[in-house]
Amino acid sequence: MGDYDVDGVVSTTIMIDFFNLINIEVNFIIPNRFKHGYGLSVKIVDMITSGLVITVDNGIGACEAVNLLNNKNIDVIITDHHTVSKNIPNAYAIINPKQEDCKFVVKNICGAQVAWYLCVALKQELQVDIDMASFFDLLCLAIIADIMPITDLNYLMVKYGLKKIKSSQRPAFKKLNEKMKKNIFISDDIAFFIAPLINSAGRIDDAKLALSFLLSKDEYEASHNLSVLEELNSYRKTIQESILQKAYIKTRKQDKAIVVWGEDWHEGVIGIVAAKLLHKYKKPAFVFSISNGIAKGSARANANINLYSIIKQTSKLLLGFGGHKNAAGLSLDEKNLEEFKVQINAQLEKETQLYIEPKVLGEIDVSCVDLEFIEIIQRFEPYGLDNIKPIFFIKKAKILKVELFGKDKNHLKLTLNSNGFIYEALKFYSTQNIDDHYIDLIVNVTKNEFMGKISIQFLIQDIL
Ligand SMILES: [Mn+2]
Repeated sequence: MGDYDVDGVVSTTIMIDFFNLINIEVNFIIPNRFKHGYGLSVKIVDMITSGLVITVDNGIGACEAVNLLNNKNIDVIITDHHTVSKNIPNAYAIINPKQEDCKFVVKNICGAQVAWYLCVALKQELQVDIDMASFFDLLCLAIIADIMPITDLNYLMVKYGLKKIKSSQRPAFKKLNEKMKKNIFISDDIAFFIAPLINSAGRIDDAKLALSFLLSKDEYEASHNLSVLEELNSYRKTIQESILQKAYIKTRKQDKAIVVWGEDWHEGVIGIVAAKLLHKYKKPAFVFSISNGIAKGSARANANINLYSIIKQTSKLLLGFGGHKNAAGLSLDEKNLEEFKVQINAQLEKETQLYIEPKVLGEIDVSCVDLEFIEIIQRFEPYGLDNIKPIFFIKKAKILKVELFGKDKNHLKLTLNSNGFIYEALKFYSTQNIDDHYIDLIVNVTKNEFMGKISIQFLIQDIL
């Protein structure tokens, strides 16, 4: 029993694949966000009549559902990586590295990794010959999509996984290779291309579609499944943009946290909208969709505050909540929204730092950037949380030209002059108005490969 995001779908894929390999019959359930809501809920329990239930990437808070399954004489094994609260389900077994008495040294692993380790243990116990490294292509998607720190174990798994994607025998990855034409995969390719594609199924329709893609038996099937995902993803972008615009209007800039809501805002995209608001306004963001008097919300933060505990403080107002330090989900009665907003802001009142600015390495001399410099930066891939790709200041660059480019004219291109050196800097998905003569930027540098031609690219992370 999985979840509808990349981590949950990958976890489910790994379990199905593994159990098929050892010839044990397995059925799966991935909840539909709109029909069942999140996790092992009472509605999901109604669908289960016999067997053994194994949860992946969820279940650590499912006390009621586990009791109901126990009443039906169905054992439950919970594998999860979400924060463990005081009450834990009365399950046959619980595997979660965040349990206090769990001796596993790496605490920040994703649900798919927990599931994979269970399979590793089963492999050992059953003494079967299965190449567990063959799952690294899948694992690497989940680790990046679930924003795990790219250090220690995760760093190695992602590093190996990115290579594995390139040589993967899974029809789904073969199709992605064909589509993306990359010589080497980097974590950004997962974060900005593959993960959104896989996520779009659960956000817009049903995560089963993403599971079908990953489990595709041949390239014909993979090709069909991929085109379904592409369509869903493009629809996702459209509704996301429209809700984002509505959320901007409702944002009160003086507040410590952004708390916004709207009637029937598409539930599948409120998490991304919260993330966009967080980065734009540099403070924690809560976005709710109201339907039939119930507000379902998604929260994102990037600060030394713990969302999970902040939300917990308001638990009297809530119908339910769960999540992590920097990402959480919650629900409440519509009539409690105003009070929730007041309480969240009151809690953050004394907080001086609501956002951790990324660490800039220093000012860069743009005329000195060459392919060798970029190769040095590439050597420390994969980048991600806690192993951030180096970013640099460009100060007082003279603006020669401002243009919008792309099919929808939604990317920004600046032609700049720094001490006589003329170059371009790009900002994707930005139509920001710029009418200054000089500009300060934060950029990273990458190599652009287009039709076999390699050039250096300055990508704008922030306009100061
Ligand atoms: Mn997860």
